Amino acid sequence: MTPPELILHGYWRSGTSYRTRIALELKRLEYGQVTHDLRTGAHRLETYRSMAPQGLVPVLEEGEYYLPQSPAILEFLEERYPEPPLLPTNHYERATVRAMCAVIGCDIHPLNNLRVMNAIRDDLGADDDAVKAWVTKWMASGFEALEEMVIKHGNKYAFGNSPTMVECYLVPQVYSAERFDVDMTPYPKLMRVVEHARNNAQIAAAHPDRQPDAD
Ligand SMILES: N[C@@H](CCC(=O)N[C@@H](CS)C(=O)NCC(=O)O)C(=O)O
Repeated sequence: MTPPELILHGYWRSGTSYRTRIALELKRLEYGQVTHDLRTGAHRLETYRSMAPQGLVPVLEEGEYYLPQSPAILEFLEERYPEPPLLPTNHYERATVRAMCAVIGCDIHPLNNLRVMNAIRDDLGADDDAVKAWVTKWMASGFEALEEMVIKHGNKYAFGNSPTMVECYLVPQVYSAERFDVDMTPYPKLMRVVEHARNNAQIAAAHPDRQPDAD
């Protein structure tokens, strides 16, 4: 039986939507996209919240099934569409890839997303410089750890010689760092694998500028 069509509810510039697109592209899956403009608050509308109670993008729709949270979406795609794999077969290696993903998914991105930046601006009175310092602090601390992990486990890609889930997290996080003018020169090995990943045709196809809803 043909599986139902996959639809990604996201936003071109959202890092977590970009993350999910990379996985979909690397797995050569066909998918449609529905955009929810974060700038106009479309993700906070009741209609969107019925799919994603937190009002955050992305959501993956498959038939009657709606799945929020990009880490869960990536794991779902890996189980449902195992080829090509984005996790190694060895248990230790799988766990290491997940640990590298978590540096970004748990310890960088959640501190820097739109609602957190709005809260430190609106609730704590931070100005633009303070917001930039906040963003830079958490990105730098995560990238420092990742640089070491890439030195230990990386080769052409962040882990080994083929793309894994780490690319799904890392490429969008570096895109975001560059938008915030974060200095990436202290992470040469990390940037080398990112440059290599950016030249991968599937990863390139997931770039925000290449999406139908891009400005
Ligand atoms: N842990 C969630 C985080 C999702 C998330 O923070 N999405 C951002 C865009 S990258 C968002 O919807 N932000 C809207 C807001 O903060 O108001 C995931 O990985 O899916």
